[in-house]
Amino acid sequence: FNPSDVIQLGQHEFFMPGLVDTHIHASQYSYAGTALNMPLLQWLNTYTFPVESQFKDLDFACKVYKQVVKRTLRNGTTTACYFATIHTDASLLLGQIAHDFGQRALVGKVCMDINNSVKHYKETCQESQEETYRFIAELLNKKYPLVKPVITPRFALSCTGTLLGQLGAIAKNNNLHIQSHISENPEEVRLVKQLFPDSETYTDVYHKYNLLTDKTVMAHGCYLSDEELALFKETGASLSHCPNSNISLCSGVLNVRNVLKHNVKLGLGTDVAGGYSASVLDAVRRALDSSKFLAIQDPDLDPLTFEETFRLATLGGSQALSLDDQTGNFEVGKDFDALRVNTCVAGDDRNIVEVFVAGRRVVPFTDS
Ligand code: XAN
Repeated sequence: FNPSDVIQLGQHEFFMPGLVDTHIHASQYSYAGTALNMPLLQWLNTYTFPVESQFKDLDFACKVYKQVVKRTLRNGTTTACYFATIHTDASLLLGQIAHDFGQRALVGKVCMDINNSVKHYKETCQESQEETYRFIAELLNKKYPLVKPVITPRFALSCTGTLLGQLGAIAKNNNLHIQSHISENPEEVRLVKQLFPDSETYTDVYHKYNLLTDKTVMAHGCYLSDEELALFKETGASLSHCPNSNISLCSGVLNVRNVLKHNVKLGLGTDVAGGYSASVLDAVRRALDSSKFLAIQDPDLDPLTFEETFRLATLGGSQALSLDDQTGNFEVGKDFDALRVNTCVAGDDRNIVEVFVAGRRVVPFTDS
């Protein structure tokens, strides 16, 4: 090195691996921190679907997507796994914005051919399949080095079996990532059993349609049985633990110890806007709180340690997204995704002085 190129860390400063958000709805950022007064299914019908339907408007989408990418980067999210909406062009725009700001991202155009409450916010099965093909082709064609498409059936209640099967086939034939939701809320689990009577469990529904692979991440999983967790392990599918959302929507509490005991890959998700914070540091805190809450109820349960939770927020997340060959820690050969932290101030994003993704400084933002 030329000595003038060497920058010394200041006192009270250190580098840590970048944070990985394994589950965030970019399209819900506009109402984060509001509208948490009802359980999941009513919340989707009342707030979420009406807002998401507005992303047909590309100006609105551009404004919200720029805000969420900038906010998450400032909070140290070097890798984000995003849900967009059903709109292909707006979803492509999210990919472009993540690329422009230098964030590593998986971007999913949401697929849903059932919506009995907000009827204009859904696709036909054929539209969903065709638009998914278009989304993948156009995003891959951009050749963004850090942004990839992810197949995104919203969840079993929003998709017919036919659509789930088509999406499983597209993912398999193109070796793509997959994301969805599973076993978040008791009412949801009950309705899935009703809608898919041929499947023994919620996990079996996704498995039947080839949606559980070693590139799959499923959000929540609060009510998965040991047998279902064993199927996650067998297929290599992972879970995204979203403690803020689990509490905010009164959905449930994930027993992380049990997930880890089953050797299922696990990362943390902010799940904006079911979760009210776009910060993975907040997810770390809520994960610790949730685990201590379970330990209060069952003294035989060991609460998570800080070290374990830090790992979930970094390496665990990269493993959950099958990106651990590129990011997650400072192992030689991986990209330099890092936060320069100064411990002198705050206890929030103000501690994050600089953010690097793949060796490029992306925070503070430059004007260009
Ligand atoms: N299931 C969901 N859960 C959640 O927390 N947010 C969502 O947008 C959603 N859709 C289905």
